[in-house]
Amino acid sequence: MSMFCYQCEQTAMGTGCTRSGVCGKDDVTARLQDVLVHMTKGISMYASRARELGAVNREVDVFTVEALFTTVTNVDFDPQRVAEFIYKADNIRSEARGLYENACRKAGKLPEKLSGPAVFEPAEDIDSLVKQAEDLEIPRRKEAFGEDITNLQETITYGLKGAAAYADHAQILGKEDPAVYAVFHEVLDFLTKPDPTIDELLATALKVGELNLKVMELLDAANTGAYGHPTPTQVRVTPIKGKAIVVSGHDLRDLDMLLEQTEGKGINVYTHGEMLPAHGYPKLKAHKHLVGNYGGAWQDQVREFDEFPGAILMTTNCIQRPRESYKNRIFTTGLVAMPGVRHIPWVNGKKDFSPVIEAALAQPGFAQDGEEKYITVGFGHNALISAASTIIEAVKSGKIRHFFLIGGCDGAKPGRNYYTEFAQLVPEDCVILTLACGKYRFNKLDFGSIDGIPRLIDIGQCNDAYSAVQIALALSEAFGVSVNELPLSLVLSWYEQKAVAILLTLLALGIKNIRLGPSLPAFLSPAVLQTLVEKYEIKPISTPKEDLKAILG
Ligand code: SF4
Ligand code: SF3
Repeated sequence: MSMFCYQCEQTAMGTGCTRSGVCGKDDVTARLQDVLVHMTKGISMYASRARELGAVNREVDVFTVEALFTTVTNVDFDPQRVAEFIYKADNIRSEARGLYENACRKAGKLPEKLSGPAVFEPAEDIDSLVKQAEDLEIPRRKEAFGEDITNLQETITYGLKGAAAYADHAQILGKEDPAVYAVFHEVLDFLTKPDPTIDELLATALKVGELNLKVMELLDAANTGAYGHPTPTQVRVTPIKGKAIVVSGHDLRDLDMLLEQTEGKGINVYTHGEMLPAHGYPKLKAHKHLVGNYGGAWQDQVREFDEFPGAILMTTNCIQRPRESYKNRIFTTGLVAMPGVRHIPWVNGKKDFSPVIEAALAQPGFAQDGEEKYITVGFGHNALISAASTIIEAVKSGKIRHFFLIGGCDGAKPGRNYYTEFAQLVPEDCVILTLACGKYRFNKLDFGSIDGIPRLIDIGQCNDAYSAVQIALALSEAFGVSVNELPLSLVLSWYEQKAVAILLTLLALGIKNIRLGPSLPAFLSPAVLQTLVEKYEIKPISTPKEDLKAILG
């Protein structure tokens, strides 16, 4: 047997990656990730029971979230590092078990005798771990438990992975909620139950959506608490002469630490990919050497990093296997890992970015300024809700007919041109809201404005879907109608598991009529898709023209 992974949109043939991943994940790493996810379930079997008896352990909670985040697409390509996580998971599981057994003793109860992931013994070397992973493979589970059950269990797992990524960012900035960790454990424990019903699985998928909303709220509080509320900000998208570091991913704290450590060093710092919205945060943009944004979406990085004359720091997904030409000047940090790429670890609550700085100083930097060009970012919920009266007036007077949230991830598939074409075809009396990295396909085009309100409004990173929800709720209150009755349509592109978490959140909020593309998830069985279509009227994208006609009439 070979690996099987179908957790992201670019999965091979739209069914599953076998042999190796389209993302570049190798067979060994894929199987080790299966073992790691299995181990997290074992940890949560104990942790969820301990919690029912009032016993919690933060180390267990944080590790569970980190382990899930590690297995998100384009985060960890290093089998050695995943194996280290597996052995750490073994220790953490012992801790969780001790916590549970102690709590039982205190409560005068006999501990339950748990099986499956609670007692799974990880083998001592990578080859044997890979062998062990065979029993956990999705095709095998489908044979044993049926397609629908396995697919729904995986949908839930992917939603949890996405929520874990956001929970980890929030935790790094000091925002945590024991009730959030409790749901992670409860859901992971649920995934070990034999014979779940389809209804139970669907209800749990929505529970993950609710969990993710809470997590995104925490992260919003973490980001705005640490760096202030984003305000509309012009961002230069062309280079400035001089030494350079480009920072990619979603982790604002990493960017903040790097900005502090590069202060006065004569290095310009650029954002890349999902780091672009960082320019809107008052405390981050206060650093004058945060000079602009470099490059396009993540899938263009190999060519663009190759051409970048400085050092590169990857704080989260999406990293691609680097070319040899820039392997010595690209660095990973946090949970990102790539064999042969230098990693900047946490040491005593700090990260030392000196190797990144040295690599940047050793590179030529940009020889000259590029032609000046700017885009605007920074329309978080605070900024938009303060402008609500102007926006509401423009809607009431008929100047704004409709809002389109074109949100989600980007990817390499040609079908993703849909989103650019859609944005270009949106009539002039309509406003486009953007979120996440899918916007890179069209965010440098000039969309103009309506009575001073820009026609393209960037709300932020994928986790700023929280801001989008807040804005939609504020509009629904102002107009006295439900969100589904607002002149607002969601046209979403998905790629990895954070998008799955957000989609589940939108469904849990009862949002209907979402258009989803570029293709539907391979892990949704026809029967489940049918339910989603009937209950939530989810629609696959067709052509921009047809979809716009169907929405606007
Ligand atoms: Fe394939 Fe996506 Fe899994 Fe990578 S993450 S192996 S591309 S399905
Ligand atoms: Fe993009 Fe990877 Fe999803 Fe935060 S950076 S959205 S794909």
